[in-house]
Amino acid sequence: MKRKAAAVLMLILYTVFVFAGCNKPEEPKKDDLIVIGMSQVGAESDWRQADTASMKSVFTEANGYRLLFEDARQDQENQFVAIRRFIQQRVDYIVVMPITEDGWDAVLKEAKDAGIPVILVDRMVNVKDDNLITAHVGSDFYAEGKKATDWMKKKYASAEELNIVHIQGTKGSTAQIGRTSALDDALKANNTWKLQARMDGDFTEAKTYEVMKEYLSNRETLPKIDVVYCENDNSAYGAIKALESFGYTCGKNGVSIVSFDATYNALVYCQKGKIALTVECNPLLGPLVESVIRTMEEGKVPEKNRYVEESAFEPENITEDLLASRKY
Ligand code: GZL
Repeated sequence: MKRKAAAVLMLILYTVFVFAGCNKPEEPKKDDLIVIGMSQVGAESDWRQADTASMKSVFTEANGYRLLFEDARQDQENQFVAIRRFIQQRVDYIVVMPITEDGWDAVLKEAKDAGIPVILVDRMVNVKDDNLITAHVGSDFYAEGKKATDWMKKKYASAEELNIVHIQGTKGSTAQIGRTSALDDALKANNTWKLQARMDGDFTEAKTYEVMKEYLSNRETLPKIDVVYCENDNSAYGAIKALESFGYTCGKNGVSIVSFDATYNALVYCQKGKIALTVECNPLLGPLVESVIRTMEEGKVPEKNRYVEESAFEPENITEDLLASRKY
């Protein structure tokens, strides 16, 4: 009897083992992979590096993709070269994070003529034929800028005069255009607001430090600085470094630093009071891009524009739990 029971038990265990093995999801075969040609702006900021990490964590062979990733080192020509290479390689999709808005018509027409869908991530392009783009996922940069200027209006409601220094991001990029446009509209709407200077910080700490130091070198003749409106966190770090080297205080009783991205380090600066406001700009766009591709793989038409939900942070709403929860 014992031998029979043992034999039945062995048969049950073997059956379970075999079916368990059959249920293991098959790794896609190499030639079944969806090939993605991806042209990224560069690695100019914490935001950009988080965006790249998000893409590389989604487009893996285990998830069914072969990712051909090209870093354009903030040069649009490098993006054109990469896209033409992707066309020659006959990739299944081209994903572009365009550095600036203009100049894309020709290369995107070549992609369309080759029958390769183009998905835009983050910033937009300015093309005559909207059909050159299959879908866009990213942020509403004007809305981000409006969040910042609404905060400024509330904080300085009783100020007789508000002196603003403006550090712009990469000129001609959608993020710079949107954030600048919101500030320009607020300057028109508030006659006590004075734009004392506008400089190009190119979204980097180094460039911002350089231009801000140059501006501050004439400190004796400068008007009071109430707000420095920095179009990303890395620019805010450069501005703070320059201001403090000239003896300015950044924070509650000094210069208010307004910034964009809300990356981890900026939230720490904000918790310490050195940044007065950082408006979130979500770089974790990999899953959204994948949902567009999955939709198209199912033969469906994706939404043309997907904007991510975003918030804003001031010192009083930054807790240790919030910092611990951040993914970038
Ligand atoms: C915004 C993105 C900007 C970030 C900067 O979506 O294009 O570029 O705000 C980054 O940090 O360099």
